[in-house]
This record gives sequence, structure tokens and C-alpha cells, in this order.
Amino acid sequence: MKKMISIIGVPMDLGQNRRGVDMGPSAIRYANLKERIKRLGYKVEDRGNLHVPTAETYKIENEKLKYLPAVVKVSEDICKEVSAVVKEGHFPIILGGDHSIAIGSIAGLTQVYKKLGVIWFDAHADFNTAETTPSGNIHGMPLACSLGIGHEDLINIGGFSPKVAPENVVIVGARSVDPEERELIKQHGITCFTMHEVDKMGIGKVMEEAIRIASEGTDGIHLSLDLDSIDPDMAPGVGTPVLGGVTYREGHLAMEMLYQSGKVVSCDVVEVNPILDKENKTARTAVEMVCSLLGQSVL
Ligand code: 4U7
Ligand code: MN
Ligand code: MN
Ligand code: MN
Repeated sequence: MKKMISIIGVPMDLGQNRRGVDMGPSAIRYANLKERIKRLGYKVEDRGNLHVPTAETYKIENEKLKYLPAVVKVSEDICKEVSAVVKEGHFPIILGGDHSIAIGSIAGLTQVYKKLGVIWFDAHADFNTAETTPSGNIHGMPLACSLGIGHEDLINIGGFSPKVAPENVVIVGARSVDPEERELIKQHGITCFTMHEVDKMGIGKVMEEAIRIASEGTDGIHLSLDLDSIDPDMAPGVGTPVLGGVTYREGHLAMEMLYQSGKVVSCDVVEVNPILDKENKTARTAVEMVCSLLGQSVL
């Protein structure tokens, strides 16, 4: 029996400083996400959007952790919604919004999946803290937070920390990592397949390894899909595009292998910014990736 899919929108843009990423959930829905998933034989519910306060109604208090109180509040709401959906036995797809939403989604998932593997598909490592961040933007911190590294309020969403263990976390597609962030990743022993490894080993071998690491001893794998992992030619509508990304076909192969593993229990789809996009191309790419993750091209 296929799990029911629950779509949860989070129009979050407080984790970074470009306007428009709050329209990500609308853009992905407009690209026909629900219908496309239905066609794959799943039952789908769209639970609508969670409330996110507007940036203009907030004053930045901490330049190293911009909009911290608001991000904490929304993360708690995401945590509750995601854990409710998982308790019903559903597969949540959380639509961002910027990548700070993953703090809440991983908090929610780990209320149920006590040992969760995470595959962080991203051009960045999102492993900064208030001490290392060059921007003060929380969307550059969610992976560190999930490992219990970062501001107390961010790491304790859902009531406990750490959420995931370093031996079950894998970054894939990285090509823009800050110097101090890099040290933190090494220090904590996180496996990171950068674009160098993708080029050298091929995405097939990289994903084989990534799935093995995220599966070993875990109750399931969470895919956190930042669309800036994909090359800007197929995903131009993101806040921080970086040249030399995962190609469209490599992206599909990665998603198909995750499907075949049978281990994936949830995913985030983040950083789609329709204001910076070309005719909703990035949202359409996102929907194609999700369809491959759900088995579209595997017979
Ligand atoms: B995304 C950055 F400095 N590392 O921390 C930072 F380069 O969720 C970018 O992956 C973070 O899009 C990108 O601000 C966060 C920067
Ligand atoms: Mn149900
Ligand atoms: Mn990211
Ligand atoms: Mn990124």
C-alpha cells in the first residue's frame, strides 16, 4: 500500500533576505504538484499553508540570527503539523519557503522516527552558526541545528536535541561552503559529497553511498531538497544560485534511486523563488524531482 501524501506549505522568507521565496508554495502548486502525484497512484491531501508573519512587521534584533523569534515560532508550528501527519502514517511533503523550514520539519519527523537519516541535497551545506555565519541568515543554519549545533532556541524545537546523528547525515551537491562552515562539517564528521565527488564518482555511486549512510540503523530517510542543488539552467529561480550544479538527469537519477531504496519517509522542497524565476521553470523542475522521488520513472 502506498502511503498517503500530505502537502504542507510554509511561505517562509525570514530565513534569508530576498523577497519572493514566500511564494514558493504557490508556484509549486501552480506547477500541478497534487495532480501529478495523484497520477502516480497516490492519495494526496493538501493541508494548505501555515501562517508566517510578514518580514515588514518585524524588526531585526540580532544581526547574526535575523528574525530569530519569528523563525522559532514558525518552526514549532511546522514541527506540530509534520508530526501530526506522520502519526497518521502519511508521507509529508513540506513546501518552502526558504530552507530554515527544515529545522521544523526534522523536529516534527523525529517525534516519531527516533533514528532519522537525512540526505541534504543542496549547493550549500547549511552548517553555519551565529558564530560562523557571513550573512546572519538562518537558512544557512538548519542542518547544523538538526545536529544540535547552534542557538538554543533553534536546536530545541520540539523539545529535544540533537535530532539526528552525524553518522546518518549526508550532504550531496555542495559547491559553495564557507571556510568556517567547512571546519564545522569536518569537526562533526559529516559525510559531504561535493560536486567534485559527483563529477568524479558519478551521481549513481554517490547516491548508493548516501543511501547506505542514511539508511544504516535508521527508521527512514528524510530528503531535504534545496532547488539550488540543481544547476541554474534548470533551476534559475533560487535566492543563491551557484554555477556547476547537478544536471536535470543527475537529479532524476538521484530521486529514482531514493525511490528504489524504499527508505524515504518525507521531503522538503525549498528555496523556489518565483520572482527570480523564468516562467516558473524552477517550480516545474521541483515537481519533476518529486515525481521521480515517488516512482514516476521506475517500472
Ligand atoms: B541555502 C551562506 F554565506 N552560506 O550562510 C550563508 F554563502 O538554504 C549561504 O542553502 C546559505 O540556500 C545558503 O548565508 C542557504 C552564504
Ligand atoms: Mn490518513
Ligand atoms: Mn539550503
Ligand atoms: Mn542552498
